[in-house]
Amino acid sequence: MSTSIAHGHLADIDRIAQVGQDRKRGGYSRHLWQAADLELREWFIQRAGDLNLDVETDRNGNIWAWWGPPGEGAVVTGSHLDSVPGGGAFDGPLGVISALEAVGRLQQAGVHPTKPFAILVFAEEEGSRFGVACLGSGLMTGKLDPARVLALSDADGITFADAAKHAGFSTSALGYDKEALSRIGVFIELHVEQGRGLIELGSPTALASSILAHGRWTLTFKGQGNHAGATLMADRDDPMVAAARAVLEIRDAALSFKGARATVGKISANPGGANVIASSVTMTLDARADSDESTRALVDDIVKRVGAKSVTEDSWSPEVRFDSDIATKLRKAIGEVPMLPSGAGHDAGVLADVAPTGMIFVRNPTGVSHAPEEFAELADCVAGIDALESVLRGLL
Ligand code: HGY
Ligand code: MN
Ligand code: MN
Repeated sequence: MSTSIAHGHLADIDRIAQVGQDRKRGGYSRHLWQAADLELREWFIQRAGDLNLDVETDRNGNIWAWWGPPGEGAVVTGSHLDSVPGGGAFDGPLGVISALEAVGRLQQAGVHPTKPFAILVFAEEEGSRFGVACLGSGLMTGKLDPARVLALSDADGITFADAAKHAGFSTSALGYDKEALSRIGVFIELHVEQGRGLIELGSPTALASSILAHGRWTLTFKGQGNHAGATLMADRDDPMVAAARAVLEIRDAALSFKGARATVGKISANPGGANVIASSVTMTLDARADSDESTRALVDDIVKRVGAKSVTEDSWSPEVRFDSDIATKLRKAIGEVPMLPSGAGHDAGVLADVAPTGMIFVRNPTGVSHAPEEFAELADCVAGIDALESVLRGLL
């Protein structure tokens, strides 16, 4: 069946290619309720409208596009449109675009859903603006406390509450959404693969078997702010030195836990002057491993090793094992494709313990993600849409 293609890409990837380009970092920076996110929301709403889907934004900022009347036990597919800073073009949007393409094909083929169906676009999956991953799905499922979320602030000190107000979004009912959850009979997320698994397996698509346990922490190192020139080396209490040692200790700790990963993605000195010894340094820690216990043990080991003044947990996503019945159903629809563990977190992982959930991965020939080099060949994108279309046919 036809797929809309332009300039050798999926037409929609092409259509949104200018939105949120980050000239400084490269790639894309598309964060909740900032201009690029608002523009992508508009694009999705318009695109869903072209397919005569009825669109509504729920109490947590997630967008639902219904094919027919909303109802309980719906077949739901989708992903997210936001990105990491300087992220790739496919992480998130590929799942949303593939859902739109699959619906377009089913409509062209004269299919009429026998049960409620929706495309779902989650808010702030990356947590890039407010620091907490899977914000929209976490609020919907009650895993995130709305009071805590309202008080979260971005790098400019703007709170979630103020950002929402500025975007004209009411947060009066933010939080657990029983009605929305009751509507999800099954959730399928298609996503670009974020590693080399499918390159090594030589397959354009795969199903997800699991997601690593993962979390985010902020570590703070304190010292004595002072003059870079007037302070002898022997008289310094420089937190930047402690932070530098900590980065190496974090790497060594992760190497000592089989299959674990630990990353310091952001580090900032306060006050941050070239001729100033910092008074404090904060860094983010992203730690992941194949079970909740080993991730917690890894972080305990890191905390012991680095001697930070303070350690705060910002985000926690337990290990996910996807529903094997759904995987069997997906395999029946798309054939014997490999099963892949995911090192990356997803909204599907947040939903996995509240609704039958599955994921379809599409090969990324660079094996790179969360960077401008993230890519998916057109033929593999079409294979992903073929797979999603077959799955939806079987479920609808
Ligand atoms: O960080 C992750 O694993 C996902 O991309 N949000
Ligand atoms: Mn991501
Ligand atoms: Mn993603």
